[in-house]
Amino acid sequence: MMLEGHQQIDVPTGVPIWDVDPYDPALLTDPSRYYAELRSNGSFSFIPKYSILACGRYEVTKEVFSDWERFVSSRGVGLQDFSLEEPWRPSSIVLEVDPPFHTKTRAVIERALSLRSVSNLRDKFLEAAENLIDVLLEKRTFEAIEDLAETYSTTVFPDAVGLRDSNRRRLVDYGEMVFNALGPDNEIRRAAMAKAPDVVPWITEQCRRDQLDPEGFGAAIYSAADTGEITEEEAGLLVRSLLSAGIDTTVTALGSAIWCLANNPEQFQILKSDPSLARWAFEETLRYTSPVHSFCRTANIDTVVAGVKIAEGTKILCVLGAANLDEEHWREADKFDIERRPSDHLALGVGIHGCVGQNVARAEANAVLTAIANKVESINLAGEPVWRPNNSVHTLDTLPVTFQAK
Ligand code: OVV
Repeated sequence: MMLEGHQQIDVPTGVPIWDVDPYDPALLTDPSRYYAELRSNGSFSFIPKYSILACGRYEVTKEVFSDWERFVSSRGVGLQDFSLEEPWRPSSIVLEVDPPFHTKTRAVIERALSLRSVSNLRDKFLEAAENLIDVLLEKRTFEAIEDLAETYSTTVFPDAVGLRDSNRRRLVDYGEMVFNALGPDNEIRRAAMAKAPDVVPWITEQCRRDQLDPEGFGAAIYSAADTGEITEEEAGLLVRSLLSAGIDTTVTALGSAIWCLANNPEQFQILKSDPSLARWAFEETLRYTSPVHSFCRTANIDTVVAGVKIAEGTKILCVLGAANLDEEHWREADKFDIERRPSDHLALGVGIHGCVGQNVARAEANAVLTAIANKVESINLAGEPVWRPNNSVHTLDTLPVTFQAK
C-alpha cells in the first residue's frame, strides 16, 4: 500500500511508534519540544501517519544523511519515492540523483560556485550590505525578513547568477514550492503549489542561456555545455537548481541571524567588539536555527543502522534541526554562542550532497553581519516575531526590529 507517494513499511523491531505529525504547522513553527522528543525516543522513531522512520540524534542522522550508497537521493529527498511516482517537476540533476551521474553535474556546479568566483563578488556584496544597512538605519524600525533578508538576497544573488530580468516575488515563491513539495500533500504544500502557473514558466524562461549575463554563475554553467561536459538542457536544469536552492535558504538564514542577535544582546556585543566573528555568528545561527530543518533519504537496500533493521524502500526523515541541538554532541546545545565556532553542524548537510552554494551563502552573510557589526549600536525586537510553517524550511515570516546607529 502507498502513502504520500511511497510504499508503506512494517515497524522495524525495537523502534518506538510515535504518533506525531512532523508537518503539523504548530510543530513547524515551534519545533524544539518535537526535536527533544525525537532524540529521546532513540536512534529512530516510526511515524505511522506517514509510514516513515525519523531520526534526530547527531551521530545517526549524520550516518544516514552522508551514506549515499545505502540511502539514496535519486528516489527523492521528500516523502515521495520517485521510483514509484512522478515528481511535480523534472527532478533536479544534482540534488535528486546519485553517482555516477551526480559526480558530473556536481563538478560543474561546484566549479561555477567555487571560492575563487565567489571571492570576486566580495566587494560587491559588502557594498550592497553597507548601502542596505544605511537605509535601514534611516528607517530605524523595520520588518527584517522582507526589508533586510529578502531584499538583500534577492538583490545580490540573482545579480551574481546573471539574471537580467529578476523578480523577487517569483523567486521567493518558487523556492517555497520546491521546499514545501518535499512534504506531504498538506495545506501548506497546496497553497505553495497554487502559484505554479504564474511562477514555473517564468523560472524556466530565466534558465535559458540568452537570459543570462556572460559574467554570472549561470554563464559559467553554460560554458560546461560549450565544452561538451554537459548538454545545453542539463545546463538549464543546473541554473534551475541555483534558483531553487539559493534564495529561500539565504533569506531564512539572514533573517534568523538577526533574530538570534536581537534575542542575545550580549552576543551582539561580542560581535561588535570583534567583527571578524561575523562568519562564526553565521555558523552558529545555522546550527542553532537549522534553516533546512529536515530532508529525507530512501533506503536502497535492506540494511542495519544502530542495530535497527531498515527495509529497502524505507523513507527516513533526517531531522537536521534536532541533530544540531543534540546535547550528546554539543555542550550547552540550547545556548546561542558565537564563540562556539561549530564546524560540524549538519545545517548544510554532509558528504557528497553537502550544500554546493555554501561559499555564496557565507559571502552574503559575512557581508551583512560585518556591515551590521560596524554600523549598528543595538538591535531590539519591535514586536513579536512570527514563524512561517514550511515543510522543509524553519523560517521566520515577520521580524519587526529596531536598529540604533552607532
Ligand atoms: C531544495 C533544493 C535544495 C538543493 C538543490 C535543489 C533544490 C535543486 O533543485 O537542485
